[in-house]
Amino acid sequence: MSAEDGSAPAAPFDLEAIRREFDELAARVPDRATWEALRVRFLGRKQGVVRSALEAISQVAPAHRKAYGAAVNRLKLHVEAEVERLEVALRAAAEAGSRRTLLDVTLPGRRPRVGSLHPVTVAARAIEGIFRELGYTVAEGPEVEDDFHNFEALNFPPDHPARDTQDTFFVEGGLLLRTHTSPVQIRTLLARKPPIRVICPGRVFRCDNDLRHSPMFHQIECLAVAEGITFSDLRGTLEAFVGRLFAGSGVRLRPSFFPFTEPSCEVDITCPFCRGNGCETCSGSGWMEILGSGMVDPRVLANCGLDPDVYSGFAFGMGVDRVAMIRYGVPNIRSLFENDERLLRQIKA
Ligand code: 2U9
Repeated sequence: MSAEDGSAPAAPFDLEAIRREFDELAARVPDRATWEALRVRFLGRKQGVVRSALEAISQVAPAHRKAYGAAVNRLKLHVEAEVERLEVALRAAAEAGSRRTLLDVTLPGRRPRVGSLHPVTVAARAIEGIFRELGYTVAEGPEVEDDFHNFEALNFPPDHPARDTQDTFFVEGGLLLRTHTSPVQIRTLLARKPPIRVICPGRVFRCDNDLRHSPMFHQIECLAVAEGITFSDLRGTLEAFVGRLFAGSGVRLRPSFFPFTEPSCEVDITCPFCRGNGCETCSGSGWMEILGSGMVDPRVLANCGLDPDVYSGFAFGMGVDRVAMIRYGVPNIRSLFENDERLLRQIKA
């Protein structure tokens, strides 16, 4: 049959029927193989139905060619769009499926890594908790201080070695990094009227760096000032505090000297590891040095505008890092500040 032949058809293919058949098959494409078969059947280059319908245009009577060509093109666009849509849908389903197979719900769950408080923080909180129970409040102050609050008010003589640049970090403007938290107590005495019961936790700084000393460490100092406070109050408070912090440990006082207390004493506790029998940690002595203490020097009270004939008080100070080292058996102070997770995980603070 030729196009010029008077018997040429208006449409050699029933395009409506092709479209219906395609739509029916396209509605049921469960997998890639079915999709591929559908694509080849309708869009295949050699014997694809749409291609064949296109090529058959030469058989269409000239008067109907335009309409037939337009109808085949509509069919072709419809089939191509639908085949592409089906492919995208199949790929999405395959990806979702592979995600589903990656999740094995029978495996044991992964434990989330949980952080913990630093041993020095735990020790500081334990100490603060004991003093809160004893009726003390917590006071804080600046880390950059002046000479008056850090030294002069505390009765340090002008030529005291602590005022030397070898011992103290000086900063611009004649200021310094506080070498103890005592300036916080000075500020408290200047700002408030006795009775005063405070503890002052915080970071302090000294030019020291070896296995037992770090240029920055943590202190907690305690101050009680009121009328009629005696050395017995100091001893009783020390025993109550130490007995709670190191379950049942006793205290021993040894005479000492500090510019800001008179009399002054070093405080030892019965070794918490051997209960005072003598072990390697306490070098066989049964005792461990833990803090320094004393009655507030009358000149310090006077420097803060308080009459030493009316008021008296006691004070003591301790290194929190040392407390943490004793409690958790850490031999080297610097290892507390190296942020080595292996050490921090081992310590069940
Ligand atoms: C005021 C009056 C007195 C605080 C005191 C000590 C003794 C002491 C050291 C222990 C280890 C510091 O961390 S350490 O190196 N501290 O021995 N501190 S009495 O006395 C004060 C503080 C403030 C107004």
